Amino acid sequence: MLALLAALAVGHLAAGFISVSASPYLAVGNGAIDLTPVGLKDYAVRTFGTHDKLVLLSGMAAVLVVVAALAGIASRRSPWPGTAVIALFGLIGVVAVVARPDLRPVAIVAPLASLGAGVVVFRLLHRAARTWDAQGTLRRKGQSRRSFLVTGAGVVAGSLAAGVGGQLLVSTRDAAASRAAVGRLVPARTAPPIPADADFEKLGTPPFLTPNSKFYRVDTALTVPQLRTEDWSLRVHGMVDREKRYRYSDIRDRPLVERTITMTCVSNEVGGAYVSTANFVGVELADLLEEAGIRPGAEQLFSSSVDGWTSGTPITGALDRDRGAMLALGMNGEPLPLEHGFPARLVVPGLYGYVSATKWLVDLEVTTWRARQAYWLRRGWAEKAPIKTESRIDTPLGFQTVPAGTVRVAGVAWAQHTGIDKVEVRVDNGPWQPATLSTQVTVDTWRMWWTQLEVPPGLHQVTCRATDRSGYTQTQERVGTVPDGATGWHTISFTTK
Ligand SMILES: Nc1nc2c(c(=O)[nH]1)N[C@H]1C(S)=C(S)[C@@H](COP(=O)(O)O)O[C@H]1N2
Ligand SMILES: [Mo]
Repeated sequence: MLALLAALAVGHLAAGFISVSASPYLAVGNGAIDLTPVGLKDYAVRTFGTHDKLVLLSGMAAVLVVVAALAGIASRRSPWPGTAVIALFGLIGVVAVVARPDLRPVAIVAPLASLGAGVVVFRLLHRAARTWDAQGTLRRKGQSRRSFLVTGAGVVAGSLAAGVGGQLLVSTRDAAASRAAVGRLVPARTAPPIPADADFEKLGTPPFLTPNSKFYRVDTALTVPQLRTEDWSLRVHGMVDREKRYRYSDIRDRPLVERTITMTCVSNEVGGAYVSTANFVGVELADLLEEAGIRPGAEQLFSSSVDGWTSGTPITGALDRDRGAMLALGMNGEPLPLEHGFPARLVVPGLYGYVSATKWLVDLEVTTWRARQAYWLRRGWAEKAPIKTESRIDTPLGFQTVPAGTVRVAGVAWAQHTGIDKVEVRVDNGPWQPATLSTQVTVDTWRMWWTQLEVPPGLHQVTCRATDRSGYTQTQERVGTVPDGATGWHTISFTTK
């Protein structure tokens, strides 16, 4: 176990000189995420939410500790079982780093250093332990025991120093300073101000704009990609007349637009929290695509993140000025937070995030559906994924106890790019009753609702359903999130006393 600790720490230190994602432990974790079957990943996102990554890292640690302990026991006589196990771990690290799309070839140094350190430290400790075991007399035994403990303590101290050193190096290389240097992104065209009655926060709905710290986060990145504006560029290529490359200043010096948009994740369960609203600042995606000149026959805008994640958006949706797809640099008055795609991401109103909202964006390829398949498409999710009309109850909370009599029910509904027309609520199996809607900000944003109902004492259920501007009322039929988004009515149970 000590040899393993040393291996991971040395790997992290070496990664400090290269890139945090070359750290073998993190590279293996990232590889595991990409290889996880879709059902298991969906389960993890649903069960652990934003903690899914912490759960993965802890699970890996538990497996490593158990296997290392067993290998140690198996090495009582001969050093070879332990050597083999630590070398095998090392090789897994090498493979994981080599497979990362965002690393230069030099990155292999980190897992190799890790492998070497693991084997050398294990042999060293093994020899010390064997001497302790083999010494005959009591006095000599005490001496060799002490020498083993000293070696062990040295390994722990050295590992801690290497690990902390690696972490310090990693943080000097991060993008936070670059983000701080961006300053204010002032839009030439601001979004219409949000009216005071756009939400009913005092009555139990979420605030209309989601603060950046509360904005839902969904991605496959175990460590947040560190991309500095000075190193960033965006390539536009494929079925275009002129290939283009933009630097950060090329984008930020253009007249910026601001747009209020509600984003939703396809993994959002009925009643779930993967939906948030922000003021995004950036440029019209259609401007960039038209500058490159889209060739006839183009179907898909295939976008790539610096970490190799990809997404496919219908080219018609990306070009449609009425839809207003953006290359966004800012969010709620700040440059994009690192977790939300700094320095630049896509945002396309009305489409689930996995087919539209590439964070840490570096490449746009105009292509066909046949030629390129994006990350989630290859894992069983749908090619086209417009956001489904949905509604959610936020007040009362599930299983809450409230005073009997007049009960206030409040929540949110969304049908991006179509608009919400009506929300209805019913208690138990009573008649549907219309709720009061907040002022509509745009058809691309959510709408809050609330109502009051007379409820006698007891255990009750309340259900909501929305109707959008196309006349469609949410179906009662419950389907899961795979392959193109959940449906069904949100129902919660509560008690009145
Ligand atoms: N690079 C990258 N971009 C990504 C993803 C990802 O895994 N990697 N996930 C997408 C998904 S599934 C969603 S729902 C949105 C979420 O954006 P947010 O985390 O800013 O809310 O980002 C999209 N962009
Ligand atoms: Mo998503």
